[in-house]
Amino acid sequence: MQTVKISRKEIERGVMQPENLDAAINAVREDGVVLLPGVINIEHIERLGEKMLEDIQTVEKTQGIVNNWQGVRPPLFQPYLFKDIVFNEMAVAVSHRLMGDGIVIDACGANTAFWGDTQQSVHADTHQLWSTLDFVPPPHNIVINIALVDVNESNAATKFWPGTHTDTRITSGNRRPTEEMIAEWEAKRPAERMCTKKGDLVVRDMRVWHCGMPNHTDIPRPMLAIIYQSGWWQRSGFEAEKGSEDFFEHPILQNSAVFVDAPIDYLHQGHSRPLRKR
Ligand SMILES: O=C(O)CCC(=O)C(=O)O
Ligand SMILES: [Fe+2]
Repeated sequence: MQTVKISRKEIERGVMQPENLDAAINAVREDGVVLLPGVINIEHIERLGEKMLEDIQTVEKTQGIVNNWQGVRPPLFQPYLFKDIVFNEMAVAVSHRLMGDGIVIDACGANTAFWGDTQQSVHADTHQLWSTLDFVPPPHNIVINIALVDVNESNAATKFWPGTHTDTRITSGNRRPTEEMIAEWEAKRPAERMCTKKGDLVVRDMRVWHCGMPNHTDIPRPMLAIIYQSGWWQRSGFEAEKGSEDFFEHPILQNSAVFVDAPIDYLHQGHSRPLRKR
């Protein structure tokens, strides 16, 4: 995974040096993925991580696990809302450069790898929009993945195939590549794993093929999946608690949050789509 190191000064100012921004953009264009290490305050990750591990236990006890990959929703209310997580300025800058003006934060969910030895089927989270172009169009959906625990191959580091965001065979009707397609990519660009430390952030073009992996430890692995997308793309929306409206205001990103009465009913599995009709 290409890594772009950001200095303490850039993190404090919330502004990337032009050469680092270029390097991150080039990595996403080439591989569909870039790792920005240590750009989030670890105390924030630990506070949210502790809460989410508690919540995951509650959901597991009261509702059971329905799907090993779909996360237990994060608590979108204070004191768990952190700007350097939801609107990390490095992730915003990269997404803005790649997708242009009018981008929207359209999901603020999570993937939890609970435990066990199943592997998720290989898929892309979104399809190609223009499969007949002879160049690779920019992404229309980007996911910001932030794991709340250190992640390695034993606790479900996501597997991904770099470069597959350029493959035009993924259509809206079928986001799962065949075994032959996977073998073809494996021969030219073998899969890698998203191994990260607390405080790291991964920007991923959602056309990249990937899959959830087994978690061989007995500690679940919560990983935030925050989606930034083009303003013209269809919106799903996400629930946040009334009172947090100001937090979700951002000069570059619009939001599709649906603010619901406190206390928010969020202890559910599933991505962050609204539970009720708007
Ligand atoms: O949990 C993971 O590592 C990946 C899950 C995933 O890709 C998904 O549910 O779409
Ligand atoms: Fe996925």
